[in-house]
Parts: sequence; structure tokens; C-alpha cells
Amino acid sequence: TQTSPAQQESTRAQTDYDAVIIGAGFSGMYQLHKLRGQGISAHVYEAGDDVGGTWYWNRYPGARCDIESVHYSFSFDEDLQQEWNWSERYAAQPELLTYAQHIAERYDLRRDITFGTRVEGMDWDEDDAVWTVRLSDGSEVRSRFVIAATGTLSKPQRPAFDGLEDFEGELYYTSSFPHEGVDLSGKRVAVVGTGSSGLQTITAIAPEVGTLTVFQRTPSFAVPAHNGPLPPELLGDVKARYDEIRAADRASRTGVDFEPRPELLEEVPPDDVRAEFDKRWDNGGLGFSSGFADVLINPVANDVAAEYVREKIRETVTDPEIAEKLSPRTYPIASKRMCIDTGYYETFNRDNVSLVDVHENPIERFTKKGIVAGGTEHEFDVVILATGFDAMTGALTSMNITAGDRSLSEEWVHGPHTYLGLMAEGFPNLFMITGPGSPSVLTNMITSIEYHVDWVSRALTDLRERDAQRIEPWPEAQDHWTHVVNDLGALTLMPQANSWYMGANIPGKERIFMPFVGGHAAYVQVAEGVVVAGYHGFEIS
Ligand code: N01
Repeated sequence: TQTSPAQQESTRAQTDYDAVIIGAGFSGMYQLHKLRGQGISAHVYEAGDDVGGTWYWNRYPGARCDIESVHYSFSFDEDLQQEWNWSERYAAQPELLTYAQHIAERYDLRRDITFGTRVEGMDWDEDDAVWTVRLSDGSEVRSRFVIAATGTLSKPQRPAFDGLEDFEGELYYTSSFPHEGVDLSGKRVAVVGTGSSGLQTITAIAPEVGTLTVFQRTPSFAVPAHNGPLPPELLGDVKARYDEIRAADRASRTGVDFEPRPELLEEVPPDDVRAEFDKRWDNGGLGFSSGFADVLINPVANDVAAEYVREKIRETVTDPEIAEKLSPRTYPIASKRMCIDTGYYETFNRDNVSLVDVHENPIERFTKKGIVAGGTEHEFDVVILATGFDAMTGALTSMNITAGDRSLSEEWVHGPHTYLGLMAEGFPNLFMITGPGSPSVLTNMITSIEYHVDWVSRALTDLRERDAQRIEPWPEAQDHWTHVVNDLGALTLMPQANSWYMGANIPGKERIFMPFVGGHAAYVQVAEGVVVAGYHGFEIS
């Protein structure tokens, strides 16, 4: 049998693979497919028992993407995008999981994925320029490169509530909801947390449960999805124009073309502003806040958008006291991820739904029977915790990544430092897909994933062509980029919220705005410029 150049290289360096990929979500799967096509040997380790990442784990009732399917889907294969038919405007979790499984089958990916195996640590061997990757089954593999396709919202945040273990009812996390589902009919149910996961769960289960008590610490801004079936003629039109649509997405700030207006909100007459928000509200989705660029920069413009949503809440929720409690007032709109809903506010008009304001009445402890908040014990059969994730860095810092005497989790104690959100100085040959310091969570993740996977894949081919074995950012390039990320973030209203973008939801985590706020298109210009300039800012040897 013939060995490929990649295999010969692997043998020389005594490695098992050229690249180990961590995670079989959309980024890990595309990364495997791409490297295979370039003759680079790669293997994926995945903690779950199947592909899908986010959409494998988050199976709570009502789980659905907040980006429209025709944008939240791969563009790298024209046949794939022509042949796949989305059934709804916003795909629900089961359809997204089916899509992920289709990707695995279509490109025959499973033969190079080990499931049910977590990467527990990895150590850089400077002499051989190889990573030793330690796996949860006790084995180790050696690989020249490691690509962390570990996701940005993949490490659940499980608050250590007093007495949690005493609770004798059923306890679930949205981030690891039972695959077989849960029968909630007629039960007394609590949901803790009112971010996207909480909102979707609350809206979906309210009609089914006996009573539903929502524990809200901070209200979210929610904009209607106006979800529904995707008519075949609309999908046909999208397919005919896919090149144009994808190009517009890539040229945008958010990885979805939300058609921003060229003027600032403050330059536009109030009636015209109102008409623009009406149009965006009626259209639905995250594009609501993308109309005017100053909404994220100017507190006055921001408050116009925020007040528009608060007015909608007051119009929808019949009890004015509940409406006020549901109205966010402590942070600028869009400085926390907005939620996309289907009847969330209406849910609070139901007789079986009540709201506990955890800000006024903090959760003191769990008991055998339920939750004590503000001195009152509330009894439940089921508690669902929708308490979020250690976002952007959690999956990476919990993996025990060491190089010599340096460990990534220690290096990032005061916030992540990366070059372009792709690599960290001191940790050669370790790439991150949509890492902190890249636009990632501020964009359509698929747009960002495709760009990063393509960037990394090209870099590995370029290294092979140069007969190089090692790539690492210069410390000064990383410092410079980290300043750019922080300074740009500080120019906006984003750092004013206690958001997971800031790490504020994790006790003790350094508060620092982690994603690059300059937008996808600007980021691509920089990252392409770096390559054109011979991988400027990277030491290659
Ligand atoms: O998590 P979150 P999520 N006591 O962090 C509360 C994406 N996503 O899983 O705001 C009481 O937003 C916490 O309160 P506070 C999307 O990007 C997308 O919902 O910190 N409450 C908050 O209300 C999203 O932004 C989709 O004061 C506590 C909630 O728990 C991201 O994932 C669907 C608490 C956590 O909200 C994360 O969303 C789902 C405590 N000790 C997720 N600790 C779609 O595509 C936390 N909370 C639609």
C-alpha cells in the first residue's frame, strides 16, 4: 500500500496523527472533512455519543436556533446546500441534530471520530514539536497539531446552590436535558434562569405543566422570531440566490446580512426610527437591533431601542407589575445576547405561570421539597436549571493544557490572551476554532466556523509546503491583538452588562469583554492580511 506524504511525515515525527480535533460539533466535523481533503491525517475525539455538539447536548423543550436556517447552515458544499431542505424558518434542535448527522454520513466522518471520549489534558513536547493528548479512557495519542473545536457555550455553569443535593424532586439542566425527554404534564415545575435557554423552555412547557414558577434574576430583551414553516417557493428562491446570500453574510458585521441602515439613529427623524423598528419587529429575529450602528455605542440611541421593546412588553403582559419586572432596565439592549421568542411574554398572562424576582428575593437554598427565596419556600416536583455556560474560555481552560511550565488556565486567569482568537503564545500548534478574541459569538457561528476552519486548514498546508513543523504567535502580536479586542469592546456599550461575554456570570472569573466586536468582515480583512504578509505575527519553524 502507498503512504501519503502526510502519513510519511507522521511516521517520521512518531505521531499518531497530523492533527487531533477536539469536538464533533459543526466546527470539528467541517475541520475533519477539510483536512482529509488536503491529505492531512486527522482524528476527532468527542465526549458525547454522537455528533452535533450544542445540538447534541441541549435537548430541552423548545430548543431552537436564533439564526435563520438558511444562514445557520454550511456553505462549503454547493450540492449540500442545494439538496438539504429546511422545514422551518428557525430550525428546532431535532432538525439541527439531524442535519449534523447528515453531515457525518454524507462525508463519511464517523470512521475518524472516537465518541464517548473526553480530552482530559495535553502536554506540549518542545523537543519533538508534538502534543501528547490524554484521553478519558486512559490512553494517549501524539499529534503534531491540535485543533480545539470545543465550542463557545459548551461548558455548563452549574451554580452551587445551598442544599441542592437535598432536593428530592427531579432536577434537570437545560444544557444536558435527558435525551428521552421528560413528562412534565400536570407537575409543579420551576425554571431558574431567563436567558435564551430559560425563555425557550418556559414558553414551551407552560401549556403542559401544572404550575410553572419562573425564577428571574435579570430580565432579558426578547424579540419575536415569527417562526413558521419555510415555504418551498421561498427556499427555492434562497437556493437560486445562495451565492449572493452567503457573500452578503460574509461581508457583514454579524455573519448574517441584517441590512443595516447607513445613518445613525440620532440622525434619523423619530417617526422614521419608529417605522424602522416596527419593520424589524414585524420581520422578527436578531436583526432588530442591527438597524442603526449607534445602538451599541450611544446610550441615547440604545435607550430608544430598549424603550421600544419595553413598550411591547407593557402592551403584551396584562399585569403591569409583572410587565415591569419583565422589563430590562439595568443594562443596554443588545449588550447581553438578545433572546428570540415565540410567545414568551404572553406566557405570563397564563393562570398557571408565576414569576419570582430573584434580584429582590434571592434564592437562599434548595430544600427537600423545593426552593427558598426571599424567606418563602416554594415546593416543586421538577426544577429545571437554565443557568448558562462558562462561555468562550470554559471548555479550553478546563482541559489541562500545558506547555513546559506554562498552563493555559493559569495564563488566562486574568482573561484570555490570543492572537486573532486562533492561537495563544506559549502553546504552539494549538488552534482554536472561534476562540476568544475572534468575532465568534457576536456572529452567526457557522459563518465564523467556516472562516476559521478554512484559515487553519490553509495554514497547515502552507506549513507543510514550507516543511515547517511549528507555528506560534509572537508575544507582541498577541499583546497588540488583545489590546485591540479590549479597546474596541470599550468603545461600545457591551461591557456595561453583567453578561457571559464579560465572564460576569461565573463567580471569580475576570471581567473582560472576550469577543472581537469589530465584526466578521473587518476581522476577515485583518486575518487575510496576516496571511498575505507571510503569517505576520506568527513564528514559523
Ligand atoms: O444562558 P444565559 P443560556 N441564580 O447565561 C441565570 C446561546 N443560546 O443558556 O442574567 C439565579 O444567557 C442568569 O441570570 P443573570 C445564546 O447565545 C442560544 O440561556 O446572570 N439565576 C440568566 O438569566 C445565549 O445567550 C439559543 O442575572 C441565575 C440565566 O441563568 C447563550 O447560549 C438558545 C444564577 C442564564 O442565562 C446562553 O444562553 C439557548 C443563579 N445563581 C442558548 N446563575 C438560541 O439559539 C445564572 N442565573 C435561541
